[in-house]
Amino acid sequence: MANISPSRRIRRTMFSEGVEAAGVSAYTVYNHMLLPTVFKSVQEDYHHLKEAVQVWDVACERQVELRGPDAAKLMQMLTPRDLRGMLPGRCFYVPIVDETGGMLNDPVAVKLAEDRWWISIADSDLMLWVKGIANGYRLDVLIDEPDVSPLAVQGPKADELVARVFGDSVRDVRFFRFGMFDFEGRSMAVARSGYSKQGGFEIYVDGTDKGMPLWNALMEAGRDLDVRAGCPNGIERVEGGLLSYGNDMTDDNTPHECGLGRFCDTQTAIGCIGRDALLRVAKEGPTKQVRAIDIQGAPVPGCDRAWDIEVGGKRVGQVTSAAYSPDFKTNVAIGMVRMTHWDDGTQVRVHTTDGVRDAVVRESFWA
Ligand code: THG
Repeated sequence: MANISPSRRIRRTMFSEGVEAAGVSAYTVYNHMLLPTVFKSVQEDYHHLKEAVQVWDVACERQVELRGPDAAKLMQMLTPRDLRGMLPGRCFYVPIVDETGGMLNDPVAVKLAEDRWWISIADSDLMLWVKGIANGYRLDVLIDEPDVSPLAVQGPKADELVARVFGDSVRDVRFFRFGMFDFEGRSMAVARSGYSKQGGFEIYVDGTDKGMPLWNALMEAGRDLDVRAGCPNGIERVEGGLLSYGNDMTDDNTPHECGLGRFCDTQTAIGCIGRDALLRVAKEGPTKQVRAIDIQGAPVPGCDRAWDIEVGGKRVGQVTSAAYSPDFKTNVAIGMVRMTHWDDGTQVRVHTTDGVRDAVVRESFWA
């Protein structure tokens, strides 16, 4: 593939200097911002992530901040997940839907206070929708994208590393909660979360000036832990069944099709803009849904377009992410499969860019 020409539209991050010094070898663009995808190789990065600890520049997980008396009301308008029981200090994975129940984003909502929220967005221009809703409904809330950039620390040694920099009490932060911790006199939200199944934290770095100092402090403190710069890993996240907005789902899909029904409380999410549409589809249930797909044979090529899933000449779905897994010794994939073929063990054929492969639909993911 040819290179992408850098320009101001493809925003650098407050950690780009560190990423470059660490020898990044490939990027993607996410929320109009650089997101590293490879350092040594996807496979080497994968093994290291599962064995040690990595520091990830995930600044591209931009924050849409809601601030003001109507912040909580607006947040509930955006999602079918019931937010009434959500206390400050909690993070919720929330489907965001439009008036048809179509997925607009699948962010992590961070509740800082009743009147202050961050929506840590996946790759779509969600702020435009949020501003449109707030203005259309004349809500008393300010919306912007603050200078806050997540830095993830992921891997089995993440607890040890983050404790060395923020103190031992960070170990007590529970999954999808955050606490405020000091770094060089700056208070930062540190959450136990991240886009891997290896465990770890995300530090929401508020203000550009502390970005590289924190990056360097983590690299320094983790020398004997073999800390390295890393990034969301295309193999590990498919093994773990972590969905990627724009790849595994789009605004054509409902949360139920995406397997995100467990994050919907459509009956009680009063005020959610997509509620009526979702109540209608939830009654019947989806006719296609996200599944794990085990693609047989040699390592598949990169999945940069949807691959048809076919049985007896009929299209029954599509694969949207795929990678060879060294640990599972097969090609792991994520796809959307029609009801007639979504049962565990169903044999299908996948039309990869390289040719047709036998594959098996799986009910659950590998990790
Ligand atoms: N962290 C933060 N912001 C993000 C992401 C993140 N924004 C973009 C993108 N990732 C949003 N998508 C996801 C997808 C999955 C998860 C988080 C964000 C995730 N899911 C867990 C799972 O499915 O096992 C846990 C969900 C739960 O139980 O609540 O972590 O990674 N800040």
